[in-house]
Amino acid sequence: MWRALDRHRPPGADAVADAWRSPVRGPWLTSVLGAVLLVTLPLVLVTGLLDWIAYGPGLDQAFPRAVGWLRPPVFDWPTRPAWLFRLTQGLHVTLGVVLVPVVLAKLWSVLPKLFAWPPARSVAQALERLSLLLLVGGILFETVTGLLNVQYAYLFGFDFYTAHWYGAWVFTAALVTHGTIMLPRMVAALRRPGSGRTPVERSGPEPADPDALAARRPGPATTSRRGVLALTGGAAALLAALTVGQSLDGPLRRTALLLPRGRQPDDGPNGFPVNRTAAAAGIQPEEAGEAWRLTLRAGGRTVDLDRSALLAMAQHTARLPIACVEGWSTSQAWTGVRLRDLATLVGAAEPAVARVASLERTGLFRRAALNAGQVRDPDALLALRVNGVDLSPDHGFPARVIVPALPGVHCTKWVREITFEEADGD
Ligand SMILES: Nc1nc2c(c(=O)[nH]1)N[C@H]1C(S)=C(S)[C@@H](COP(=O)(O)O)O[C@H]1N2
Ligand SMILES: [Mo]
Repeated sequence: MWRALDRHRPPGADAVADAWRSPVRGPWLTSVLGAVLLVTLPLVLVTGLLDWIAYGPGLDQAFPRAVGWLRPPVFDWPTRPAWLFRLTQGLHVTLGVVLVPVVLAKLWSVLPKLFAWPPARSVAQALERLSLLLLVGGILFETVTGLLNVQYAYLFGFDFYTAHWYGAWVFTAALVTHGTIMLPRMVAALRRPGSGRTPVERSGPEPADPDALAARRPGPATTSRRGVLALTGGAAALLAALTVGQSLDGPLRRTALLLPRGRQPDDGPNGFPVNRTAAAAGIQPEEAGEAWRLTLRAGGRTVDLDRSALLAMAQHTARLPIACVEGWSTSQAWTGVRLRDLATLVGAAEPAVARVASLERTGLFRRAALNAGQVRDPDALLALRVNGVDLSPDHGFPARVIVPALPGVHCTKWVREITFEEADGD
């Protein structure tokens, strides 16, 4: 069958193969780009998985919720170090953006293979090429859905989390397969000395290779291999420069030009990014004003407190980050009542779970659950103030949750009610 494929070359197959003439293409360039991706892509995958765990699958609030047999080992997300989630989500999103040019350059370096005839010469090769299809499709799919999510552009008709999650597994399987098959060839190509140091005029083609990466009929070089790497690295550095500002506090935040929500609204004490404003969340000024009461519940008991009663309790200040899984993060000084003090007040000295509800009635953000470590941490707060002033309406006035290393999405704003559950037998 493979021979038959060879004999029945579609018309023009040779012309197409010869149309790729850059002498820069070859095992060396492909291997350098491959090596960079082999080190960095697993980081994106692992941090993505950690973000899912941080969301709290144990409390049934990680998306997608039901993952069947693909459920990885899950642990209770810790509160220390306080910057843990800031680091994992920041690496996931920033690397995902910054690697785009490297992925494109890698695809460019192997582009002629897409048109190679016959498509495969053996069953093993057919399988290898199928895994390649999943690899390329997987990375493009993950990158595009991830970038659209950061921009809140849900142009696709499916659930982002579900698609991004299963896409990641397809991609992981393909990456492991491809990496295992290609590793020896990559190492061999990288060991061959010198290819990267050649100036343009001497950037001749590499010798013909079994993978047919080098052009069959190379044209004259217009750039060196070093030039291609510099262009790719430069593009990646530019994307990094336009992205990292969203994770930095201070004037450099203004450099985060690519990001829609990483920006700083003003220079005041409440001048740090707002994910969703009070108006957008449908919070009525009356319900968040004088009439507001916090309801605490535990084991059938209820305690209602107004804001002055909360302010009369022991106040604690902690400098903690808000880190949104869509990329941005910021560290601020929050002041309020310890969650564990509120639990004690309602008679749940050893809470195992806290369920927090917002004044917001609809949407994903209206409630969140915290694990035992998150409720009991001495820096876990129901914050009333930030940077020495009352919270602004957009940052969750009258009160919001802030807990070390907790994903931003669970730092519920405009809190209305907290229910503490004690572990059975506690
Ligand atoms: N009630 C409510 N709480 C919320 C949100 C929301 O939309 N509604 N957004 C969440 C998300 S996704 C993030 S990242 C943080 C952002 O907090 P900030 O807007 O004060 O910076 O608040 C979280 N708490
Ligand atoms: Mo968020």
